[in-house]
Amino acid sequence: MKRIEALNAVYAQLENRIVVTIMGAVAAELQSIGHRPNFFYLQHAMGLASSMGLGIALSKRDRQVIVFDGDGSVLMNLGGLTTLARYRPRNLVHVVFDNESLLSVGGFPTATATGSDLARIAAAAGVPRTATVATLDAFRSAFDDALAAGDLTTIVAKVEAVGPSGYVTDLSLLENRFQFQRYLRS
Ligand SMILES: Cc1ncc(C[n+]2csc(CCOP(=O)(O)OP(=O)(O)O)c2C)c(N)n1
Repeated sequence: MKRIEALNAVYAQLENRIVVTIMGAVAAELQSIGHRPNFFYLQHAMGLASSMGLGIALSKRDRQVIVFDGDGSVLMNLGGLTTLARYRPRNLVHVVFDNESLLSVGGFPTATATGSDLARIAAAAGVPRTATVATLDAFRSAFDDALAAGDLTTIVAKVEAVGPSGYVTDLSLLENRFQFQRYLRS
């Protein structure tokens, strides 16, 4: 499965939900499908997309928050999983696109390439619902199940280590920040 295919498969379900992505390939790919004011692309801060999603989910209990993360980013801040589990926001779905590499900076292999299992790490941290999926159909149904379950879920989606042709988009960081802030307040 390619990450862009997975993003396309759930794109329609992002419309009325709050979306936070980590930087790099996933942000550029989601923007290439179509930016929306409810999407925030957290630049540079590897491992902190789920923490930002957690803060939003706790302060907006009536909204569902989707976080799109990367394996390298999650590995850089594994404590983020324990904090997610501790506060257990039932309105947060955490998707980790696991391409077993730091694709956005050249494709160096991460620890998931040598056997580390992020879904099991999330479960051991206390995340109540976890799944690993490797096909588009399995991803679609894990995503649907997570939205319907109404509980904190981490979905590790194994994807090919391929990304967009470029990472620079025409949406500036500050524009994204203020637009997203206005969206959250409206
Ligand atoms: C704290 C920190 N260290 C290093 C970087 C440089 N960096 C940007 S993207 C990236 C790789 C991200 O890997 P992953 O989360 O697996 O996503 P992928 O690029 O594979 O889609 C790195 C190391 C950064 N942005 N922040």
